[in-house]
Amino acid sequence: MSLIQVPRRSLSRRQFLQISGLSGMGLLLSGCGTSLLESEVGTIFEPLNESVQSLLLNPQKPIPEFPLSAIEPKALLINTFNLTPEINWDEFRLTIDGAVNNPLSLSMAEIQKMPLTSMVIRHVCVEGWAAIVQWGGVQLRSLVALAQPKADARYVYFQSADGYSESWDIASALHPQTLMAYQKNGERLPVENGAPLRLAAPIKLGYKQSKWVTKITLRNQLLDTRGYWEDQGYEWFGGL
Ligand SMILES: Nc1nc2c(c(=O)[nH]1)N[C@H]1C(S)=C(S)[C@@H](COP(=O)(O)O)O[C@H]1N2
Ligand SMILES: [Mo]
Repeated sequence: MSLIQVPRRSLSRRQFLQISGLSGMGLLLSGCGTSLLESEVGTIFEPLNESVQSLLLNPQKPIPEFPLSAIEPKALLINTFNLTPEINWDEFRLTIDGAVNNPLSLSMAEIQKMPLTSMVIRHVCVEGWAAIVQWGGVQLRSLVALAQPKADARYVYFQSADGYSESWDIASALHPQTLMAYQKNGERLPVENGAPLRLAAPIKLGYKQSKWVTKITLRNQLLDTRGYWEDQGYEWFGGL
């Protein structure tokens, strides 16, 4: 437990604008901060409210978090429906492709060089249990920004090494507390919980939070396949 002193850090607005290639627009927005211009910009952005660019520029409101003292170290039950894949951290690569201008393949070393975000949130499984957990990892929005999403990207698909799959709406994927986590309760993410990389977010039910994610694909529409449980009748949005 003593290892959990992870500072909460995330990309500054400026860093985001730099990596997402939107710095020109950032200068425009921050350089002329009169209320008149802001309201004009607001109007221009209004019809595109769900667009990737708008979501990257205007992070959604964070969900309140719990103090470290609220963590329930034994409450997170392992819920795995297939064989647990053993992935070598040094050989692992995360692919980001689809509706992006800059497809990526990143090693864990590269991912861990990006700013670390830590959060203490409640994980809720539809099977009737919940657990307060600390997750540490990289914001999915910073990975998506690096891949330079195309303007028409609206959904994000996650492929896992155990054959599990998921799809999310772009707004939820770009929420500031949607992480690709590689730490749990202050320790390196255990293999049963999805190492090296899993989804973690306070805005979606447990089954949306894919473990052992190897590939993230942006799409402009949903496919017939929406996810492991969704294809068996579970609700797709899975919001909390
Ligand atoms: N790849 C993969 N991800 C998965 C699952 C799975 O079986 N495979 N189970 C889901 C369900 S239903 C839940 S509640 C959480 C459980 O996470 P945990 O095993 O780390 O507690 O993982 C989700 N992500
Ligand atoms: Mo679950």
